[in-house]
Amino acid sequence: MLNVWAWSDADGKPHAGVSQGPQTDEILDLTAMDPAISSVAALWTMHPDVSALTATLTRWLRDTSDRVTVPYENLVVPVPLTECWAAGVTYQESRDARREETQGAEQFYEKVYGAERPELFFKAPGPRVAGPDMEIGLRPDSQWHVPEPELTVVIDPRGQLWGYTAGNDVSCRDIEGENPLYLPQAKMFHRSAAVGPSIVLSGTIDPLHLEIQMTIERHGTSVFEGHVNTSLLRRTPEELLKYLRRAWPIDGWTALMTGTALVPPSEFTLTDGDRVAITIDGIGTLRNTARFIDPDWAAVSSV
Ligand code: DO4
Ligand code: MG
Repeated sequence: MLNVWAWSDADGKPHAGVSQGPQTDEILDLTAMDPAISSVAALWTMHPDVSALTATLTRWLRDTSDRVTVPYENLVVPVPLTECWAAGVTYQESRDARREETQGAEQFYEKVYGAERPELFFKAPGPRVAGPDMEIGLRPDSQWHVPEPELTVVIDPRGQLWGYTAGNDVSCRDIEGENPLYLPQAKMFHRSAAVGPSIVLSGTIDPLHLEIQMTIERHGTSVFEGHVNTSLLRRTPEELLKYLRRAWPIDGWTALMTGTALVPPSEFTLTDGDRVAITIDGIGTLRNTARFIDPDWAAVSSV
């Protein structure tokens, strides 16, 4: 398993690193080793083929014992995303939850779960996606927010499946439940997506046998804990990417969330200050705090 990371040091200087596993205290600082590797994107430009890059990084890790500890709060979104997309109703659990919340549109969820064509939707332009330790948004006009922990495919600027990270597809169940045509409002709002903390390079992990865990804490107390395995995913990452690329040329780093199977009980809603932690085997833990969106925040901040 090879994990790539991006962070800012105490002076705000960007760094890229690599490790064998999700521990933040065993990272080889590639920028310190070679200043030309100023970011993960720069690393990709120098080594665009993922198999050749895997061989090179494995050799570098073998040949030097230099390792650094990166504070979690210094981590950033590993690659500069142009866009974030998501897939829906790819697990039975998700289909059942939508059937329950919707008023009169049950057959749409039933049909899309079994259909050849997956449900894909635009989630966010890259600069609105939160990284590790950043705030995720809550809509002021929704009373029913949930985090959705999702294995997330990272696609390189050539459209190739480059790796996997963890994602949070924050969603408003009351808005999507009222009418499926409201889905864009239930899914797209400031910081409704988060990704990180590392990217595991494709070919160094089996994406279809990964445990996904989620915990939610409120005032220091756990209010939700659950786990699921990606072996229950009804689609493959390649299949989802194939549909996305059919009529959408990829021209920058792109994230594609693969859908959720962890649905908190119906009476649960996220609220301001809740801390969400999503852990995926091999990738690490994506931690974010929920915050109601106000116009000032959305207007001034970008990732
Ligand atoms: O159609 C609703 C979206 C479902 C979704 O986001 C998921 O299954 O993860
Ligand atoms: Mg989702």
